[in-house]
Amino acid sequence: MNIGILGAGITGSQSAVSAKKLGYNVYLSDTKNRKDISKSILDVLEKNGIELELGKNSLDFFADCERIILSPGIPENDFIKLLKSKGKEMISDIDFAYEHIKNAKWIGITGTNGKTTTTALLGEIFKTEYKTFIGGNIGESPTKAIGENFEIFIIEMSSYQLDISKKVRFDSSLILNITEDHLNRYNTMDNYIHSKLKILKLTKSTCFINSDNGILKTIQGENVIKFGLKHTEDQKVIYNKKDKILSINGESISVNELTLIGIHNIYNIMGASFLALDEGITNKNIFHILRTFKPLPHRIELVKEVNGMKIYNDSKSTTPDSTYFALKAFENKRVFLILGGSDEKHSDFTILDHILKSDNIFTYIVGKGADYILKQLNGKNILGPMTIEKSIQLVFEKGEKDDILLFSPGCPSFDRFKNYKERGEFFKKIINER
Ligand code: UMA
Repeated sequence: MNIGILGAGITGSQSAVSAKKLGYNVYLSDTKNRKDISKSILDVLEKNGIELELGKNSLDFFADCERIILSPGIPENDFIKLLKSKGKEMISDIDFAYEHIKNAKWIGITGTNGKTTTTALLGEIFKTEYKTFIGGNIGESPTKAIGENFEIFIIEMSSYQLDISKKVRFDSSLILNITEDHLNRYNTMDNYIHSKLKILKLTKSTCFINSDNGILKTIQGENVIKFGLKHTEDQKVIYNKKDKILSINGESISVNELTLIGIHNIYNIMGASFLALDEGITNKNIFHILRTFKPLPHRIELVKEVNGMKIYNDSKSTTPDSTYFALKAFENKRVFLILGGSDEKHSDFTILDHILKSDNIFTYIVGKGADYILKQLNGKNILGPMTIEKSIQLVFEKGEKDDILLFSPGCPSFDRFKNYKERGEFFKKIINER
């Protein structure tokens, strides 16, 4: 049997190796030239005898493949339309894994922000009781787990992966929030919302939805359970904002005991707790992970304390909305915010206008998109354009004990870096050298 694969990244390479082990003849194509593909990936593909087409994607190469696994980063371009018009079936790596893995439960998590943290958190919770695979957008294709007897799959679903998935059925799922993002791929917010909501169709049982989110509050559905800080349809998980206490299945935990900080993380924890309780995970195991979970790097990550000023790396913030929630995590503190990066997402920064006018927030605008951002903000404590290096220097001149330095760009990193991770490492290096 033949199978085609488009893309030689994580998705394509992991799917190719697994398909080969299953006995498929695998044809993998990538527009990148050999020299631009990571050496470790090329080695794996060649060692496993995968047929390769590099430097282009052609119809001829896929002549004998009826089905093609499509990498999520590839948009619906002319070539994909051509393949479809020739009757080729395009599937996601997640669909392929789902078809080849029997007797496991699947849980899907989506949202604009917080889905990686929630996936990692829920994965750790499930690991206390089940053989658990954590994958999807967080970094590993579930195809890697074919033949490995995992009992549960916790999958972070990006809108790109939802777009191309048709077969997978989640036992339960979660939508954390929907805010403006990826408009460069979707053109309109409606298209993006439509992609995110597709998870409802792919869910067999319950989809938990955060109804405090402006877009999600109007969503109805038979299999939907809504939760939020003010009102929750299922009383198993409740948050008492006044006392800052979370109650899970009748047992309480104070926010001071949680390793994840900020109100956005309360939503992430509530969502994860609903999913865990739904599968019968015990309170003891949920609470243990909530008290010990190590926050992921680049997400409001404490880098260092210098003369009492705490410095946080939030390089994962690629939308203004994400920066907004990072700022909310430091309410009542004096915050020096470093904001900016590439402007390719055409994001709306006016949503930050009000909070940045606060007397105790000082903002430094950096990156290629600085002018684009500056045009949308008019607070008196906003400076820029400047480099990241310069902004750090200025903050160190002003910062005092109990202040916060927050690097939360609110933009993609591609103006200067390969990805948000490289940007975060760059920031941490400068800080650690001071
Ligand atoms: N390509 C073609 N033809 C084209 C266009 C592209 O051959 O017409 C090739 C590219 O040269 C590239 C490959 O296709 O080599 C595309 O790969 P990819 O972008 O899908 O990358 P992967 O390495 O497979 O990583 C993907 C996700 N990337 C994207 O969705 C952009 C990873 O999410 C994910 O971790 C991984 O699959 C495993 O599931 C990253 C991401 O940035 C973290 N996601 C976006 C986000 O979080 O905002 C959605």
